Amino acid sequence: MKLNAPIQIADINFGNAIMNAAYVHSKTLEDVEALAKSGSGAIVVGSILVKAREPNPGQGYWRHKEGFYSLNSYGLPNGGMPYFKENLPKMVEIAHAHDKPLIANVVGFTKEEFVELIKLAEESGADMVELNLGCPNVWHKGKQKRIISYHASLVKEVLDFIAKNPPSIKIAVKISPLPPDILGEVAQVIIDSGIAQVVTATNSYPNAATTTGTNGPDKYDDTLAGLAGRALKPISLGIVQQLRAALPDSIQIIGAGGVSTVNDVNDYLKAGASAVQIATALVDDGLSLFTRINQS
Ligand code: RRO
Repeated sequence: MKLNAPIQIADINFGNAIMNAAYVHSKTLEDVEALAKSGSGAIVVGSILVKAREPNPGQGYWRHKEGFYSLNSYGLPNGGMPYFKENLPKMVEIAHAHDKPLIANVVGFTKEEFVELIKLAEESGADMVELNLGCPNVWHKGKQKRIISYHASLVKEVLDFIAKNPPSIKIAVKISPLPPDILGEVAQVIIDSGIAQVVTATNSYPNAATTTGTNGPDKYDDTLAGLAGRALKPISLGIVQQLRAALPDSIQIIGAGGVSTVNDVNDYLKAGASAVQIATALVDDGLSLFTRINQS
């Protein structure tokens, strides 16, 4: 398959099948300007929250010295509604000027916040909103905030609440690397809600320990972080395959986890994804990676 070719997801035109994931360089106007000029087929912005947040204390990002994986505990740093009310419409304008759709990745701490953030995305002219149900890095006084996608009941609560007033904007649901039974339950909840056109799989694997052999302090410490990068790929790929079997054709899949080469992209497309997202490899290699993959 020719990679550097336009595709359609949820009836939206994408420049090609490769885009950034919501990650560390996808939160500001400057980030969007850089992504617009890159070879990315779409621009994902976020994660966007209602309230602005500072990053978690500490290092935040660890890379295995041989690139086997990354670990992150960013903690959803972002400008919140005040920043995005002003800047998301400008980001959409920049993306569209470069013929790229804009996907707003949002995290609500309540179902009401998800609705508020969907409205923000709609009013800003975004093409799609990606409901991030898998962020692993919110801790308060040593206790971890529950990760919605690991609980089918919580996924149902959020999606059914949104479905009461179905938004006109296209909806993607981004999930964690889920174990088999929970994956089946969550897939069914997504189908039953009737509001999602896309499932993005996957976010990082939660609560991995920082280890020796990374670029950080070269030791194990008690920080827990989301595992991503190459080590995540077989897991996410298996999830894409299982999702493809579980979901109707009307729901497309965006794969994410360990993509850094054309072979990685092709593996995801063969497993049933329509496109892929990249995070770790963009941190490592920069935005020129899009063109390198698309032209190889
Ligand atoms: O900001 C983060 O720490 C973060 C988020 Br929102 C997410 O969805 N996934 C991740 O690995 N890190």
